[in-house]
Amino acid sequence: MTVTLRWLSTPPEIDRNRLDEVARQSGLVPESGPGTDLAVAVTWSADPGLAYDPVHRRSSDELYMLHLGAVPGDESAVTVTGNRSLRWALVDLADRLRSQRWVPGPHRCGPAFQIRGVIEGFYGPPWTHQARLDMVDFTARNRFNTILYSPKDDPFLRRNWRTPLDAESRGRLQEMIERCRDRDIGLMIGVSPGVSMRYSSAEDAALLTEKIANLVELGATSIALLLDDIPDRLQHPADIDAFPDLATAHAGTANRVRDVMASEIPLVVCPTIYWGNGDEEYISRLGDQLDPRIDLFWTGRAICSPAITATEAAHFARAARRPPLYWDNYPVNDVAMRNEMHIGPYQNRDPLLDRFSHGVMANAMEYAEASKIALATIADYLWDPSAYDSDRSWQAAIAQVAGPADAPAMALFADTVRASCLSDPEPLSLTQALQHFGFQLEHGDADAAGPELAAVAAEVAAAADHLLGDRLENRTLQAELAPWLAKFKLGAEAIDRLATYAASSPLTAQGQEALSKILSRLRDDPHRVFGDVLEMTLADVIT
Ligand code: LTM
Repeated sequence: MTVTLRWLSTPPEIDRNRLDEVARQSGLVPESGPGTDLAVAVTWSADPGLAYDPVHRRSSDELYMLHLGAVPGDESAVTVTGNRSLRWALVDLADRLRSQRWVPGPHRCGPAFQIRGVIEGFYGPPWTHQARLDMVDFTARNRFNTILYSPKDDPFLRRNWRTPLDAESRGRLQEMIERCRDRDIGLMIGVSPGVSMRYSSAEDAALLTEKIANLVELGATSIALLLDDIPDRLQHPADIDAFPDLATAHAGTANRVRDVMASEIPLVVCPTIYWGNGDEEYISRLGDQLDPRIDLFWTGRAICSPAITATEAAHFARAARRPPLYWDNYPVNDVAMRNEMHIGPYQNRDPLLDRFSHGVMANAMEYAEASKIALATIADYLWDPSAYDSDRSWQAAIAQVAGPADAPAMALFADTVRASCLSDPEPLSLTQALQHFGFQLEHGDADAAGPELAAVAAEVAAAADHLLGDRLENRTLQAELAPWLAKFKLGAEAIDRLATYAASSPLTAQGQEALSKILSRLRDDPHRVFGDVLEMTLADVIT
């Protein structure tokens, strides 16, 4: 969609070139050309009433007013209170145009969740520098407001946390910080000293505060002290002598960091017990002793939580003395989840969670481009959880990331790679097709069963060929999905074989052999595609 944008008036507070630039970054193109006409008057307001969110009882620089004209070409007015509210207002206009949800009249707008973030915090090869910069653009385009930089395999942040960053790492971070600043995104940087830190050592304490001071000086807008995935008991003899327990050592370390850091830089701690009921002894003791200005990360009832409820958040808040800041382990697919591809929509998060938590930050996959599909749905939920429609958001996310021309094939593929902590693995459309095949053979029109299933196989094969072909718009996405796409293509072959051989009863020796062969090829490939339904159906037919 092209938008021909006309500024009817612009405020003196915003440089006109900058306004054009933000419009471009937001998906609006302020240049003449064919397309939808949009006429906008922008006003900058100092009214504290506009910057106050009465539902969440907080002031925010993310709120704005839209007065939409009868049609996009008529005069519309945008009233903003700052740079971020301006950016979100322009993204909002672009989205309303794209999704044809143009409702004339006044709209008071702003996000439900205060912190809306993306985490690079997985085990495995960290993102490339370019992927990181692209991710900053993506987060701004989708109204996230924070990125946490904390790949587990960045040596300077975890294994060798005592060593200062080398020139190359500093240079890359610097560039990312500048990109975040330009896109009005906060950059949180995580330090994970817990693998080796002696909490009672003055030397280690000084090294940690120095490391953090350097990151703040570089431009980090907030800091995370990450104490996850370390032993849940004190290890060093000096620490065992100095502290009654791990929580006391952690609270002391975090409070000291809080005290020396500039007060405008927020600090978040990821506790060692970061999932569960929320009232674990470690959490209560940590919450009792931790400076109230420090936020706590929490992943929910499990490391990768199938659901998150407001009741659980309230339970955590009572014990920890502060609402949780969710570190949501979706769409991450590291460690035991390596063979899953998490491009399904965000699901099973309470629509009232914004009232009981400080925010949600989503831990992404090592596949940055593919992560964007799930992340775009997460962004929709975080902006307005009560209106969130996972299916609608998912279709829009697929179109955004894959491009509209490739979206139908990508949607068919995405249906077959649902397996994750959030979703049942079975593909909806193929499961229905296989059930119908079985029904036709047993109780319906047996002659039609084979041709009908062959048509499904042809549809899957066409989607696979399209997605594996060289005309795909998003080639980075294609490269990341390649092993799963190869299995998708193999599946098309398997469905076709089923259609050919399983329709004849009893199964011929040739059919038995063909189906056995394709089943073992499917089983040999560990990538999770088609849930269990395809292999189970093949196994059923063969035995
Ligand atoms: O979840 C947390 C707080 N820490 C780690 C993550 O770094 C990792 O990516 C996820 C998923 O495996 N699990 C963790 O425990």
